[in-house]
Amino acid sequence: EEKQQAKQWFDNHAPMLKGPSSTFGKYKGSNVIVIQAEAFENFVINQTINGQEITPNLNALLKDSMYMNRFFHQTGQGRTSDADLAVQTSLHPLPTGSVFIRYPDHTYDALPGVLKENGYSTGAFHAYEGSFWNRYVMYEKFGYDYFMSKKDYQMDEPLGWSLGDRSFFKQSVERIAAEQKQPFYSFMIGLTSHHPYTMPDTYTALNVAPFDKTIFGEYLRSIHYVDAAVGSLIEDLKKRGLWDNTILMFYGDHDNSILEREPLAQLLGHEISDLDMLEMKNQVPLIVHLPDGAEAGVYNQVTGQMDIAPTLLHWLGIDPTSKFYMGSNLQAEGERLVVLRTGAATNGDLFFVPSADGVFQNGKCYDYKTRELIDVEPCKPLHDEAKLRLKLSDLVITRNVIPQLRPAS
Ligand code: GP9
Repeated sequence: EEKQQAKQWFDNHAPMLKGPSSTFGKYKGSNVIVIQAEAFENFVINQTINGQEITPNLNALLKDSMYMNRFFHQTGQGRTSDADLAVQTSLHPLPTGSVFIRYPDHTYDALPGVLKENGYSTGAFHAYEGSFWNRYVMYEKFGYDYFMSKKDYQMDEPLGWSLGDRSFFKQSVERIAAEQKQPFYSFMIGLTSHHPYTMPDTYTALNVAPFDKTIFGEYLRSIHYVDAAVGSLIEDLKKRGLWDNTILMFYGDHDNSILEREPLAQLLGHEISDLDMLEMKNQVPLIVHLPDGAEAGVYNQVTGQMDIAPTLLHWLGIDPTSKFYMGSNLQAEGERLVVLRTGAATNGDLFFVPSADGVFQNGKCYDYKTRELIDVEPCKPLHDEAKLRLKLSDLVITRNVIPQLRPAS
């Protein structure tokens, strides 16, 4: 019965996987590079410190890119692997543990596999141990042709946990150019901006006074370094003639685990309310550069990591409506709902935040236009739909439902 409920839900949801018909297939055959940046929160974009931009390269990229500035990460305990799951499969991570470790043998409509079926060569890139988060196993299941992990990189820029992102991008693009036939789908996971963010002075010159030698200051410096690395990557793609036929996506995987409000208040110049803090910890940037720089602008609709897969397929002219995706096209018409793993949910007008005890009446409901806390009752539909989606997503993953529901071809 639950499986039928799931089938019904996906059938009803299918129209939300579509974007404007004018853009269906507009970028058919384009290469795709998706960059997942470690702990990259949204507040750093277009932000300055001591008169210096924290992310000058990304800010410049925004001029001919789509910038989703109310974009939420949808991760749980599986952190980086959860962001990867949400993006590649458009399903929710589980309430406990990582799907990568718990259910790597189950079936998913994963982006690399779908693109491979449609003539793409596919590669995953991450300069860390290939076994971490069980990536070796999961990436084979997802349909990557190959996975370039730590052992495949020259450690010529040792930094933080492993190789610095600048060299990581450089070596990854070298491999793509040498081996990946076009069109390609390349998924790159950066690592330099990983906790505890310590950055040697030789790698970045951002003046972060008065936050020097604090974790917040080091975080800003590591973000500044990652921004420069992305700038070099873009230059490299341009030099190699790949920029004009590649869709580039950049997003943050999850929050930075820094929970103090004071440094943020000091940097941003205003008090940090509970709702502000909720946003800081749950919003990451999504920047999309389309090959012709079209659709550029700042998008205020609420969106999330699970929206990436259906959107990409739509642009590439691959019908996403038969896929078991819970996200929505970034530009879908119709009412959107972004559901977080905590059970929090927003449709752009209201923002529901559950209480620790899970009792609806003890949760918080914000009017997301006025940012005022209001009576909880208007948030009941958001709470109910969030609960349903999380239950169905868990069912699809843990009971391997996709092959059972897919009509035989
Ligand atoms: C290491 C990296 C760790 O491969 O994915 O990131 P985390 O999950 O700890 O954020």
